[in-house]
Amino acid sequence: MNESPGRPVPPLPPGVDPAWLPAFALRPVGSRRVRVVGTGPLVDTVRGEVVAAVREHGGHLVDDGPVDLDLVCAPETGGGPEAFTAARAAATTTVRAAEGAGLLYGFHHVVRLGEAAFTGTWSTTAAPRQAIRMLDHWDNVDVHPVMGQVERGYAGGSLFYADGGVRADLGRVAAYARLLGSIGINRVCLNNVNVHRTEARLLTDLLPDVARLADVFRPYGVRAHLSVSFAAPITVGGLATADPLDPEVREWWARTTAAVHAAIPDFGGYVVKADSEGQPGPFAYGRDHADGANLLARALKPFGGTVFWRAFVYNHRQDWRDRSTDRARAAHDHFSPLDRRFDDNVVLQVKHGPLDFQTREPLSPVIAAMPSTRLAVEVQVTQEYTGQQKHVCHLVPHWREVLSFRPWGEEGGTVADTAAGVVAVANVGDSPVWTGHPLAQANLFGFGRLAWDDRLSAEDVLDEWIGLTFEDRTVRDALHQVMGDSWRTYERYTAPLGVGFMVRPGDHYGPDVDGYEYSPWGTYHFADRDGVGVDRTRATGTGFTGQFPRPWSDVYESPDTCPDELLLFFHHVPYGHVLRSGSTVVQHVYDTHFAGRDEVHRMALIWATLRGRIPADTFERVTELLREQLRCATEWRDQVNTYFWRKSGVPDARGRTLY
Ligand code: GCV
Repeated sequence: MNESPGRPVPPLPPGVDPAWLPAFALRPVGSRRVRVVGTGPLVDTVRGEVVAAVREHGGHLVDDGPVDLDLVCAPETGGGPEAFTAARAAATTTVRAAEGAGLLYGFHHVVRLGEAAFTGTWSTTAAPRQAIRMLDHWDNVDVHPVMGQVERGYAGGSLFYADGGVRADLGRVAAYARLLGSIGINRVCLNNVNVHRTEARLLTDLLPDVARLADVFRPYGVRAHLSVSFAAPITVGGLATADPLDPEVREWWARTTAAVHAAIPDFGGYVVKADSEGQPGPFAYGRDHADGANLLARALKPFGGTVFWRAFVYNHRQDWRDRSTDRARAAHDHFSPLDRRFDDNVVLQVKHGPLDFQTREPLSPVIAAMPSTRLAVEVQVTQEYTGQQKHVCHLVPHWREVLSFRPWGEEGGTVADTAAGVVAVANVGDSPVWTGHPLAQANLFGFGRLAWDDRLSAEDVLDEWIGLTFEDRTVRDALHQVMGDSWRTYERYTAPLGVGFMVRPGDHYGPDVDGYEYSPWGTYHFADRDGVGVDRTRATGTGFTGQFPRPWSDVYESPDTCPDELLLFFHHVPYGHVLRSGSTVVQHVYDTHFAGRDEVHRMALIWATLRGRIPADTFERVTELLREQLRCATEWRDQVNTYFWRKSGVPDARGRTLY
């Protein structure tokens, strides 16, 4: 018997949206007789959920006695630490798990099922497909003059920091932790991978405040991590060097890490962006990235911590005249020779594509090249290149494609089978709806669900989110129509055929076809009067195709077998090149851009039918944002089409207006 009142559900500050845990979503549980058995912080969290739900909806938390129960959440022996069994038999639904985390996940499984959890006879045994299900926040303590407080953040300021430090009131962070726990996120990195001066101090004098944040996340099964600067021994430690082989540097990291663990006993570890876009790293000392990562891994090892070492290393000061350097090659060139060199508590964190979270990229070949290294696949929930939370762009189908891709062909496993974890750049801030765009909540929810089980269908995940978020069941079809295909719609009206980076330099919003063409960033499309695309073949190009195993190294090598959607990523082709679809490249550009923009128009019309069925503030906000999406899609259509018409001189076969 346990009569603890449970951990109170964190109240939402006035005006803050409940996201996918509104009161009505808890009604099926809260209107029933429920027993929660067991002790421990996460069991207390479950009990608190039940206490709040039954209070709201008229059910009962029944601690003991021979009462007919509708739902029992109880411990069992055996099963993984995050696994659960949920079942219904003899009119009682049960959730059983060996540990509190499993019980919490099983409880939320029942919440997601809603009334279906209390009908019929059924049974599910579930365990996460990925042990590491992590969100990286690119939050700064200080407000950056260009980036704002959250780098590439489109949802307001930081949830964690205000007035030069960790917020005094962490009530909203607790509500956020609850949301994350409900979708199975189990790790969070609290600061930007670009570590600036103030943020470097999170590791030292600001540590007591980081510990307060970790305390808030812990009862929801979420471990805290920090991004650290490789130069910290110098910048905050006062040493003369950060050389990973220097004994004093090693000693400094060991001492500093011990202090972190003393403050945060379950500290998850460090995230490191080194030798990348101006961040310091081991190259300055003639050392490689295994030397760098292992330095930190060894400091964390005694405490069970992990280093998340990012593979996003490339030359961002390239000369655009130099056709031999290919940014897409960089991560594989740097890291694949280091396979077998990393300690076992290093996780190499690899962006899903070889460039940078473009709407369409091939898989990063690093993911198939390092069988002896633990790899985490990094995706971007924050919509840096996918409409910046001004556009509806539902990314779950995209991530599902990434995770289910088979790098060794049909006979081999999927990316998800291979990965040691998945990491996403978070999309929340202090916006009242968390994500700026209300519908972008579905991306955060969907990331958590796919991290738990990549085999869930994108439609089902969207359906779960809709069912939890909107009380009116009749909105379902319309929302599927607005959101379901919106990633492909976005792809249609932006950069064509996988060529990427036709965005405005700096802020990365809206079209600027040549914006990066003569820049040092290594992201070129090479359009001229005859054709467009990057020759990355072995035969005549940069040789990038050779970084893939078979069959992909061959599939990508030939324009005849390369999938249309990646053609310009791998090949420079004439405008008249006939795609596998039968259309020419330039006609495809025209057709997709007209179609994509018109789809946005249709999305807005469908959304308009939801007036009165969606909460008024959400309805108005999304209506306004769809207006901006339509404006921006029109701009994309006209700039991209006009650009290719002017370059190629080929008119649109259907005679539509080009400028
Ligand atoms: C945090 C891209 C973004 C940068 C980001 C970087 C990264 O280049 O534009 O803002 O920096 O990716 O992932 O480290």
